[in-house]
Amino acid sequence: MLIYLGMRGDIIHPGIINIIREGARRGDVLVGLLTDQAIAAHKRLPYLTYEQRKEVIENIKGVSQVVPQEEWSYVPNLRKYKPDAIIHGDDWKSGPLQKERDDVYAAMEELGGQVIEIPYTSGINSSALNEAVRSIGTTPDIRLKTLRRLLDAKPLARIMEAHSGLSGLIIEHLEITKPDGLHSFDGIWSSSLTDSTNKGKPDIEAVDLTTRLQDLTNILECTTKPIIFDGDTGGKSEHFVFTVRTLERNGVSAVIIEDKVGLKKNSLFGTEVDQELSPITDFCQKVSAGKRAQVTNDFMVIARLESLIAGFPVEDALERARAYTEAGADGIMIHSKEATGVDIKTFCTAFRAEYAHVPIVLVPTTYNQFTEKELLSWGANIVIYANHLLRASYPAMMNVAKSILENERCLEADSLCMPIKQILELIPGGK
Ligand code: SPV
Ligand code: MG
Repeated sequence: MLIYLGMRGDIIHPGIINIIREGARRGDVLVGLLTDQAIAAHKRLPYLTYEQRKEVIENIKGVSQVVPQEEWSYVPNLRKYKPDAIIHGDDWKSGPLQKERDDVYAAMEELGGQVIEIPYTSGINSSALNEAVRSIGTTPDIRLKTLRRLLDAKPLARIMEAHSGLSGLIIEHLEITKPDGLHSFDGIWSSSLTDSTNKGKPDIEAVDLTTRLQDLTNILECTTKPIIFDGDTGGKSEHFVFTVRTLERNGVSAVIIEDKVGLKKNSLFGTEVDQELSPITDFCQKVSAGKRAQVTNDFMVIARLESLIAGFPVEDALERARAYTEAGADGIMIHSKEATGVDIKTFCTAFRAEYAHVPIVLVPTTYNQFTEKELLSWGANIVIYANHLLRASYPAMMNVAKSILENERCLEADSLCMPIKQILELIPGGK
């Protein structure tokens, strides 16, 4: 008798061992191990890679074979392997897995098999276990690899700007439940605009790498998610190679450099300011130098196209995108301040037709009416919300400061602030 058991296999606890034992008593246990792709569509990427999880599960007593389960739903594998039974903990009778359960019952009836439900092992708090896995933290090596893992596992990675440990914590921990599963941010954008603004400086590469890394260290210390670093123009090639090494050593997954020369100004000024583009060959040389400098295979150098920002047509951006890709760029970021999104959509469609797999990064600050699903349908793989947490904090601080000035006391400001008790308890370990 063949018994199917679908699982994630990231945390092994006595409840799982019990189900395997119950399965093995009845027959051969075929484990359908959920792939990163299957999990990432609904939950956070597991701590261990598929291969690591497979190695663990294969070595558990009672497991006969491990096969990939490539969908969140058990049904495609039930159809494929036609087991005599599927075994599952009875905790899926209520909660988010109810629909999966209904589908499994229907499929097994059709296949003439059985559904075996094993009483949930009490005393095991899986959310506490999940929390514990998070508190393990990460290493630079693991964090660095996570962006490529995410790009393999998810059609669109959702990246949010952080400029401090505190904003990093929001990105690390915020989760909301929607009908299609848990939603959270996949990674962190280290923005030159918000890093500079937060220091009271303009976004003109005046904040040097060493200073930006000091702030990034605060984010690294309290988060585990992958980081994409805004490398501005990358400076001179001879300097950029050191930037790549430094970022890589710190566990940053990718650097994005833009093809501008001269005094860099923020792209969202568009043609209000001088935005001079780099000669194509010079920028290709910088991208290649960066790629040669990296030590791991995992670090990514992403080329950012400023053609549309500087007032050039989509065709110019495409010509550059081709050249930068051939020079070794691991992805392309196309930027625009045009609110219609037409230029971006045109670029994405044309580039995707030529390069099926080169990741496209979008920063929809001005064309913000488009949802992630729409950006994905244009061909985007990474969406960056580049400045929102800093922009949100400034008006909040301003209102409180004004209230205190107006009232000459802080009573009225209190309702605009988080309660003292909450801030004391926000970061565990303070007591
Ligand atoms: C940044 O966040 O610093 C960026 C994106 O480079 S933008 O500000 O839109 O140019
Ligand atoms: Mg920037």
